[in-house]
Amino acid sequence: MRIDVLTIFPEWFGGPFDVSLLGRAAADGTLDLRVHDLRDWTTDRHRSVDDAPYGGGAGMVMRPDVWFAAAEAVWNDLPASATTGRDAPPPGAAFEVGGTRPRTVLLTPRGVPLTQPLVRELAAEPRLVLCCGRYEGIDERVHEDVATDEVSIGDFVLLGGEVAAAALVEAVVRLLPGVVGNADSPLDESFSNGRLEYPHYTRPLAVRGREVPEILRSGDHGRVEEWRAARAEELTRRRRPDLLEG
Ligand code: 6GU
Repeated sequence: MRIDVLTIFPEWFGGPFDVSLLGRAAADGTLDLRVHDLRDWTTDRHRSVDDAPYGGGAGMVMRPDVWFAAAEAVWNDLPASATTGRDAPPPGAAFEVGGTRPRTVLLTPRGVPLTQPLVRELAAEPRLVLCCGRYEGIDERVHEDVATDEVSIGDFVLLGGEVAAAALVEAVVRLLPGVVGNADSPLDESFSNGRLEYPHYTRPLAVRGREVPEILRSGDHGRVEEWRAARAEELTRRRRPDLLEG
């Protein structure tokens, strides 16, 4: 799968993406991750990506022209120079070759919640483009004409979309064929069956006076399954009663 990330902090996607399973997915070609500096599509001396809001108010707003140029170049696999300045496409709707734009996800606290079903849907795409916003917000025309999806990773506010994009990439890549922790993992069922996961234990049998529950050592698979289902139910009722309503 190819994933393009548009951000004003491309360095952010260095370290954590070169190590671990993500790094291995990149090395064996499962993941083709391309991180782009949004400022490559600025045309002024200061490489500015933001401006004051129409209508007034505090904070700055990310400029739509820079986002349009960046998205159009990435969609069409063109160099930055092709979609800025004199060579930019004519006025009108955002363009893409063949009329098919890759799934283009804007990470924003205004988005729909990122859930395992949405992750599965995104993992089935051949390409994703992830747009990371900063500052107080992004010009509404980017929300409307660049993004195909707007996604949030929870009910809290981050400084920008980078952390959310990283979470999305990790959730999607672990579902790709050949990456450990694939779609058949029991961890996935944690959310497919609407329950949080039951507790796990391994050796040693006792640690700091705390023993593994007797049932798990009984060899009675029926009782083990019952016990796990009951613990999962109990945990879910206590922490995530919203999951049980569905
Ligand atoms: Cl996607 N972006 C920002 N800035 N804050 C968030 C978020 C995204 N999801 C939760 N909080």
